[in-house]
Amino acid sequence: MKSVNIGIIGYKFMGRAHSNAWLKAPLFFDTLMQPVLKVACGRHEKDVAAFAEKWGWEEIETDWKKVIERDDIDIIDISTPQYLHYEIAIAAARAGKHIFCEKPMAMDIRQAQEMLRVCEENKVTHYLNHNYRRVPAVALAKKLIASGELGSIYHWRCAYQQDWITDPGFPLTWQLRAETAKAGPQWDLNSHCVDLAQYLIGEIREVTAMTADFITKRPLAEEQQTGNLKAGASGLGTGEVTVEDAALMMVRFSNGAVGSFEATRFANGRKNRLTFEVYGSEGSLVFNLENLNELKYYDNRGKAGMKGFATILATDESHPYVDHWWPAGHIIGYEHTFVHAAVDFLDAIATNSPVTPNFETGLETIRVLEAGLQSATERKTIFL
Ligand code: SOE
Repeated sequence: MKSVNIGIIGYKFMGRAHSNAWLKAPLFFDTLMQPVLKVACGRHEKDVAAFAEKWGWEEIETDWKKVIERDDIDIIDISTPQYLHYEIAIAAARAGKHIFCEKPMAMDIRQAQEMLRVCEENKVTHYLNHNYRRVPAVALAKKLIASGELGSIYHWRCAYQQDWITDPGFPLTWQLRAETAKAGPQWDLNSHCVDLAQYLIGEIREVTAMTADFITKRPLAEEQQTGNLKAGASGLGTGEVTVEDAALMMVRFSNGAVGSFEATRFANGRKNRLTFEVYGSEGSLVFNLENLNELKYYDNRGKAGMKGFATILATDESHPYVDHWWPAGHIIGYEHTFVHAAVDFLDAIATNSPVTPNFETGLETIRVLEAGLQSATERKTIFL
């Protein structure tokens, strides 16, 4: 089997999730290529060395440009915050490297367009890691909708709720500053939701949005935060929060369906709760990431008096990806979605075919997110 050498840039939350995926992909699936964890890159040498040692990366580097210059690297894994995606992706594509990129794709439409253009020009495979598409229950939802099981779709209803910044003492990390994050939950969380909505329901054509700011000043953060949504204050004073704390959107899809999105980091008690509901003429679906092995299904054609939401446990071999893991009923988790993405990406490179989501679908997601921000600022509906 042909080997492909990976250079990963970034080594915190996503660096760990991706490393695990590269390791597990060929063990549980018959990938068409063997990933080699070649070089890990990060600014802080001691930390990146500890990360590389733990996860089995062969070498380390502190300058990402040097990783891209290497002839022996085939794949650049971009696991950095979004403000670095553009520069790294453009350089990687120009050097002919395939790209596995974390979400949100970019800081604006122009960057996203350019990233897509340069990848296409250089004929490299590009993948954007909206990993929730590869939860088996979500992939099943896609199959059911696409095969017409739900009939015509009327409603999409989605909420992504977290609570990790409700404490006013939580510091001003990069996620809370516009120059590094672009926006708040509209970018970080609604990017997942819009990706899912356009994957499951179709193109969004009209957006009306509203944002809220609850805590506008926070203690400055330590320079080197720990990742995993935890951080310490530096003790050096406070600074302005320059992204929104919550974002709500109403949308219209090109197929006539209408939808809503609610994204917040201020829902106390909700740690990482992504729910969506789909209502169609023949049936309905409900998904909750906190119970990611389950999909609720209502069949409107069922027997009168016997109809109700049934819980499909998406854990048997008929369900997408599941036959590579455990026997039916043996549930899987968050990290498995990254493994599925790594498998599909490696196979796409081997067969020279595209994989989704990618920079093309990512650009469409960014357009909707930007429209949401514009709508909230200008207090008007934006037509795409
Ligand atoms: C932080 O809000 C975050 O880690 C997101 O950036 C991820 O994409 C999501 O999967 C979990 O929450």
